[in-house]
Amino acid sequence: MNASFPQIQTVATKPFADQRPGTSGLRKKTTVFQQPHYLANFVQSIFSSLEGFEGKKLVLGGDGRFFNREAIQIVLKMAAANGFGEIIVGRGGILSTPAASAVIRAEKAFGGIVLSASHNPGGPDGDFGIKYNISNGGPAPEKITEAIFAHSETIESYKIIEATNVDLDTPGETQLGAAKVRVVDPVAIYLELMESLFDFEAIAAMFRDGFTLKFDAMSAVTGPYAKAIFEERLGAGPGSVINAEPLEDFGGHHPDPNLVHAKHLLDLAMSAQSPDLCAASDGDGDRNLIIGRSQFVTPSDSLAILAANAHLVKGYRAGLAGVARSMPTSRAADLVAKKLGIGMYETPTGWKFFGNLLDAGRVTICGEESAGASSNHVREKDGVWAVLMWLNILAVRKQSVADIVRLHWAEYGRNYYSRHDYEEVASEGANALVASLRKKLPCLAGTSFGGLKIEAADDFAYNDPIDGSVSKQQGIRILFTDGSRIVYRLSGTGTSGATLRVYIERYEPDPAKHDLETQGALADLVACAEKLAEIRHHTGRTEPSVIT
Ligand code: G16
Repeated sequence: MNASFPQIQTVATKPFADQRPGTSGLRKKTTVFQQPHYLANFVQSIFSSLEGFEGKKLVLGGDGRFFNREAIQIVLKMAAANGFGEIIVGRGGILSTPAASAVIRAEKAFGGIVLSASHNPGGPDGDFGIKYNISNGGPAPEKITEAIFAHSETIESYKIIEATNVDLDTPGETQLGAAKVRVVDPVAIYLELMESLFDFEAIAAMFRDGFTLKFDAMSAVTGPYAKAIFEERLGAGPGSVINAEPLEDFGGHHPDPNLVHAKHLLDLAMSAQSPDLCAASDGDGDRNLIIGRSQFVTPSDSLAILAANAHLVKGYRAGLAGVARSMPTSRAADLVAKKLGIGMYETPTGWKFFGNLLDAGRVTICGEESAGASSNHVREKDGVWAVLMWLNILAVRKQSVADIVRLHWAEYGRNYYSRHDYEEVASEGANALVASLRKKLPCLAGTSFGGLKIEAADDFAYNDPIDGSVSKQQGIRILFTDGSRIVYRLSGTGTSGATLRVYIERYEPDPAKHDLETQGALADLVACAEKLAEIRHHTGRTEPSVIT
């Protein structure tokens, strides 16, 4: 076939089982995605769910993991065959999730496709994923993901252009059928946006004065962004960004910036050689980890501290319209919102639930316990943005991370918080655990476990205040009379078996009790969580696989 006259092919196919998007798109083992037609079926299901995109722009990029390049070519050819007018793709097929969101917004694109399984491991034996983002730059809402799933269940054919592969490594324009393909610098638009929000000069001055940073890009997508921003633009010393080259298998590591998979950063921060700030991001660049010298900052605390200090940062000087957090995230941010007299919203897990609130101007900053924070500058969580927020606040306050955290607790009280994950448990056991808890819910209020008295218990349902949609069964909440909380939910991002997450929170107003070791401070609630849900009985596990 002559590449300059590509033909649109209609390829016959059959539905695959279970292409239902999870918390953040469709995530499966890479080998599942490599099956003939698997990716194409899902991509066609996306396009078949959308209306009015003919001739419009689509943004496309991924986190560079194994199979990214092949997948990009398939999506390009299908987007052209389905009628998009222009496809904007990051050079090398690379775009971090927040950068994709920024490009969708800056280019006023119809939407975007991000290829990533986020913090899940990559490589031939790892995971792959794909998600669709709408024109506001954010993850598609449930109405669209459900429509995509419905199409995937009945699909009979998909459209693709038969053409040679597009050169992804040279910025510029090429023609693919009737569509234009524009290969762009994946960093430029994002960097410009960051510069509009933060006082780069104040941060650069802090680095000139000797401030030290260690940012671990975890051999994932943020490497090029972090190098360009932290080292080249802000003058953090060479070597401040480590594991900066995106690798197809993330160097064999698990690109999840938590205390387990980035333990070396915690060890560094606790050592005499600690830089002033240690930070990391995940596979696709939307998560963040913040650790000051001898001071880990939980994502829930980080959200609260960013909200309390946002007015010190150029882009947020006018103050915040409101704050939103996912339900399992600790209630530390609620205390800040209350003091500021601004709105506070509690949403189900998943960034897509923040989109309407941000679009309606109800909130400026959002965050999740799962290491996500961001603002209305994009419609995704944003790892590098969170680090820049901290850097800007540190540059203005001229105090250490530990001082800022401690002063925050002294002012608002401390929300001791931990998440216990039971990974890859049998789905039947996990579902039985949840079903049995649901049955118990109506009789829990008023009962006591040890010294803990339950005030209320429910299965969280969210009524979206903007579009009126209702999302039920979003996690089981056990609320205690002293303000403590246990939350149970099943992960929506795993690719094998089920992952049970148990979120444990205890509020401590007394500054004299702010130095307890976290697991010790939560021990009675942890014991109660086991008793209530009979985790051992249902999962066969005597302890969590990951504690963060
Ligand atoms: C995704 C979503 C997040 C959500 C997280 C929860 O994160 O984007 O909004 O908090 O999943 O994961 P789980 O359902 O496993 O608890 P990411 O970084 O994987 O895209």
